[in-house]
Amino acid sequence: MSVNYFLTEEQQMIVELCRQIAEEKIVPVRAELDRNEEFPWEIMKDLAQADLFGLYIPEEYGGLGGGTFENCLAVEQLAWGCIGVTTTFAASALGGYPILLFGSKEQKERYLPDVAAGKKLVAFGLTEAGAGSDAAAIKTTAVDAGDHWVINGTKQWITNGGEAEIYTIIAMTDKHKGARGASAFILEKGDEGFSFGKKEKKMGLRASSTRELIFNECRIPKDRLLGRRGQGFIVAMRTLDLARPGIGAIGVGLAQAALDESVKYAKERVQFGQPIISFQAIQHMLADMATEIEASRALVYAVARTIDGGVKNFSKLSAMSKLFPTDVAMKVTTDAVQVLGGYGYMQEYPVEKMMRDAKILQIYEGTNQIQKNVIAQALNKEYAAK
Ligand code: COS
Repeated sequence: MSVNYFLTEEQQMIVELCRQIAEEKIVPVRAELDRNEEFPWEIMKDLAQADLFGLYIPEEYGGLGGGTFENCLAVEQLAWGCIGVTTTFAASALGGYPILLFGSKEQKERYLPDVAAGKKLVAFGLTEAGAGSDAAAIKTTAVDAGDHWVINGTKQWITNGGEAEIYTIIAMTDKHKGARGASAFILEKGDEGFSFGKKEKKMGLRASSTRELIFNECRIPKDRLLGRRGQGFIVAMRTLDLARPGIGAIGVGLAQAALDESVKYAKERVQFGQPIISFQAIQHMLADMATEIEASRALVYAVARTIDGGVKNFSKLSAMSKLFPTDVAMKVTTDAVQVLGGYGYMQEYPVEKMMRDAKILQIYEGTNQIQKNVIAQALNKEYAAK
């Protein structure tokens, strides 16, 4: 029996729909997508047809008006199928959040309906070669040239790079001001001076596309500034705060898939004359996996609901909801390979891919070490205030 999270009828429908897509559309092709490093356009079309790209977008802009919780429910189920595919979907929300959070009415009206309809994918561009964890160290510049902006620089490891039509990026408008000198912009594929680097080759997450964004004297209209000049670092941080529970949910879905494979195998595999699930060494591994997954799910759901409840400062909770489930996903997928033994290491079984894929969860959208920094910094502030 599972924990009862008292989902509404609508939320239950999201879970069932995404599970069905995972089982019918994702699982049958995931090994091939991984092998060929193929972008999952067909599945993106299925998700668009199911209106899932509009899950987090308000109804007035063509979305379903859901919150962080609905988004987490969806990506958890999709991730049960493949986190490469799910990252493609989730990165579009990551790229869309800055517009949702900081866009003017005109910008929202211009971009969000196409995003909600799944006609256009979005990508978020913060990271650079010299600015990963140290996000304020970005070197890309945006110069006010009177009636337009001129952008120069290179963004690195951008999910959906080259595939997306819309890009929300962070660039320095006032370098000497540090983090307060960054601003956010909306870029469109086809903007003059905007091109893409080659597709990166990755350990896992190979269905997801990762490229550089290259800005060479890139000219964009004045109205592409997102939020106020100097607000870019806050745009990035608030975007990440909102997106991180979704990464935790992806961890939950992936870990659940690895547990399901482990139990199934342990019941079938006979050694020493009995199914290996009868051995305590295996039982205890499975018990730990199941318990840690349930704890992760409970944390993600509770944080997502807290965010949707309207709290203001949720950086700490958001970091926790990314940190714990993604560490669990790494451990559970590694243990799944162990339960399956030699077969687990072979490509005929899905757990080797799951283990390769899991590693990125501890790295992207802020390494898990950065999540601990965010949590510790919040604790420091909270206790100082008491
Ligand atoms: N929400 C709102 N404001 C925030 C914020 C948040 N979550 N986090 C920081 N800020 C504000 C701070 O209050 C500070 O404002 P003031 O200048 O007015 O004091 C400003 O932003 C700078 O904050 P801070 O000094 O803490 O910035 P740091 O350079 O030390 O960096 C970390 C903070 C490490 C948390 C940040 O760089 C980070 O999140 N790095 C990881 C980036 C990441 O996740 N990359 C993944 C790739 S993008 S998918």
